[in-house]
Amino acid sequence: MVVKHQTPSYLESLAGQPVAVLGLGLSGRAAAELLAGAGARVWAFDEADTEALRASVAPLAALGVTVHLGQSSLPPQSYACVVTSPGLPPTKGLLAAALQRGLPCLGELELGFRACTFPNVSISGTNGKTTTTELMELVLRAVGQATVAAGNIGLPLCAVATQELDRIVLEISSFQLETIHRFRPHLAILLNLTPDHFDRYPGMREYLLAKARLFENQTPDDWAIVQQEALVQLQSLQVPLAARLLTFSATAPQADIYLEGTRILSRRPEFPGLLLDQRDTRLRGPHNAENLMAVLAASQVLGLPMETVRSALCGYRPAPHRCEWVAEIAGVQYVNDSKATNVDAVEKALRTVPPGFLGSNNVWLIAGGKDKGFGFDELIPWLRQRVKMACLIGETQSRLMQAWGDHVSCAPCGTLSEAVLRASRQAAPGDVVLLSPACSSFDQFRSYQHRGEVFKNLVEDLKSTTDSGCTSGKTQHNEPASIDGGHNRAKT
Ligand code: UMA
Repeated sequence: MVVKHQTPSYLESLAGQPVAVLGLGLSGRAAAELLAGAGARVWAFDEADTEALRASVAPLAALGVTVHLGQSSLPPQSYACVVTSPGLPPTKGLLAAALQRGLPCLGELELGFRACTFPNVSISGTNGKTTTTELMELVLRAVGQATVAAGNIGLPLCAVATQELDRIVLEISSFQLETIHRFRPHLAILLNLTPDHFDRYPGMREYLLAKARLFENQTPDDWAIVQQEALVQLQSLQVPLAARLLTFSATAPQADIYLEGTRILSRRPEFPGLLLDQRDTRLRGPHNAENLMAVLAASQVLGLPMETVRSALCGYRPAPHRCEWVAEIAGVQYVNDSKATNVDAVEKALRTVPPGFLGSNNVWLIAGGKDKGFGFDELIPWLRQRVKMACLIGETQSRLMQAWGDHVSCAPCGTLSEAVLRASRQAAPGDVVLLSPACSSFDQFRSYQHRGEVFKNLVEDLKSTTDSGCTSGKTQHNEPASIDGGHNRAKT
């Protein structure tokens, strides 16, 4: 039976009240629409003022929302509440101004939560959130539940909060958690905690504490499904967990759900033994084993029929830009991992891509982009083990040269197209050209998706040039496949 949480009348209480919405990207627009629909008097603000933004906020005027663009201070008016977008830092600009005035501020996630009548499965962690959110949505749909994946995955909760759903699957970022008050997941999954977003947080402690808020409002009626290593990190900060706990890990032997080779096993008395063999899925690497473990644990806790769950997981195809195999040209594999915007994600990609002949270094790593403030040294052991050359691009090019130059060959390439060209000219059969930037994309691209698409187009161009007779000995593959597909081909 689906347990529904109490319907709060918070939205109705805002009817006729003045409300401010800060930031008019996806979250702010969805919040403004929800609030206007509930009869609130909405003023919406954004610090930017561009043609594109004007076009995207135009429909809000028809709903009676008053929009102010290019505005970094709040007019001295009083508001019943201020709803903020995750991208706005609390330390400067619009949100800082609202906080300084003591206005009641809440995030778009919190507003959406207060409008929902259905429970949520919420997934956070540094890496793997999107894959796990997609897997959970797939599984719930397979067992017949009305559900949707929302949150940081790209669909704001406010946009779907009033739909008739059995349950919602939410990808949750640390930014979103900063502005919660009552937000409470019935089932919270924490995947892993590694350095990220140091352009927003002074250090790892502050980042971890923001992530830990996922569990803040849970009660013993709820579940916390936590990676064993992440649990130790939370414990070191004395983060209390009120919910029932279940742990998983691909490497820590004491976890409730653990890995033996490719077999995902449980030592929980309620569901002991083999849960799934990872080889039966299209997901590779220990990080993906953990994504599967989290969903298997959640499915057990929710009492879902496990045969249906397993078959849904085995049918899953990895989404684009996450270690996505793009092509094989002249025996060289091209892999798009544009989603890797931090060091840990790159390490996972380097663990996942096919190894070279007899373990030789075979990766041409394309890295660099917008500086998020963290260091890159942690990758050095992996660069030494796997990388032939790092082709560096973007704002962080010189920082990466400085960090890695003494440990691996580095080529300053500036742009993605130059990097692809450089790698493709020098790569040998059996090598892998891997775009896994360790940085966000906003210095040269609109988003990581945009960066990934540009990479794929560059590879396509390369393939056409090769197909037209410039290079011999190549293999052509039209069907997109998983990394493993590429691996098998490389070996044969
Ligand atoms: N803005 C300001 N002042 C600022 C910063 C931004 O006015 O100081 C304005 C911008 O001009 C822009 C708007 O705010 O018009 C953008 O708001 P936003 O940055 O909150 O972005 P949204 O479009 O609302 O998208 C957000 C998430 N973005 C961020 O957290 C940065 C999206 O996650 C999420 O998919 C979406 O809500 C729906 O929930 C993206 C992301 O990069 C994918 N997330 C980070 C990550 O995954 O690492 C956390």
